[in-house]
Amino acid sequence: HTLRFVTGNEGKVEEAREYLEGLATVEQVGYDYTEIQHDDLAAIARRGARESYDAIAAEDQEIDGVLVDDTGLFVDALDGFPGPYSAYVEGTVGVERVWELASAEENRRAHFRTVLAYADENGVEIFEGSVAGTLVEPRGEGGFGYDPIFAYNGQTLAEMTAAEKNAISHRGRALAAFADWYAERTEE
Ligand code: ITT
Ligand code: NA
Repeated sequence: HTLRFVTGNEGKVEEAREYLEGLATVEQVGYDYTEIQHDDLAAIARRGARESYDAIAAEDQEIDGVLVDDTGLFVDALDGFPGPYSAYVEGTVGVERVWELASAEENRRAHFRTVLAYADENGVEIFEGSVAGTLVEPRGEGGFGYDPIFAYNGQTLAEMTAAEKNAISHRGRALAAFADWYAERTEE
């Protein structure tokens, strides 16, 4: 089975490949779906997956389904900022500045949330995962995005391998839910 993962983010693809090895081959697709402005990650992912599937299936009738991932970092003391705006904030002020904002707060708790949307001819299915942790001064060379400032059990996500990160992360948990569903569905 080949899954089309519609994303411009290679870090996401690497983690999906690591997790889904043996279940499906993951192919990165660069289709640029409309990212609607919404405070709900699931709404963004659902719309993106449906739009991508319609566009890609129109070109290639052989395709099975497409996967879209929308993720956000939610900082407790900042009322959930940057949340659904995490990509915009990373691209403008950057990860270090988010850490500076958080470091001025006593409460450093935050969580990541991932919504995976899988779209095929039958519609869209949603799978979610989250992880709670603490924001710290940037550490580590692995991962991507906000990983260097997010610590879980004393280690930042950037200090973990992709497999270690998948075992505890927002995306790993969403991929686990997806993999269960997908394995059952492809058994038939
Ligand atoms: P696509 O939309 O093309 O998939 P993106 O990087 O724009 O890629 P999002 O819209 O989901 O992805 O943006 C989420 C932001 O959070 C973005 O700045 C990512 O770098 C970051 N991010 C996503 N997953 C992450 C993870 O597992 N660890 C750290 N940062 C992450
Ligand atoms: Na994005």
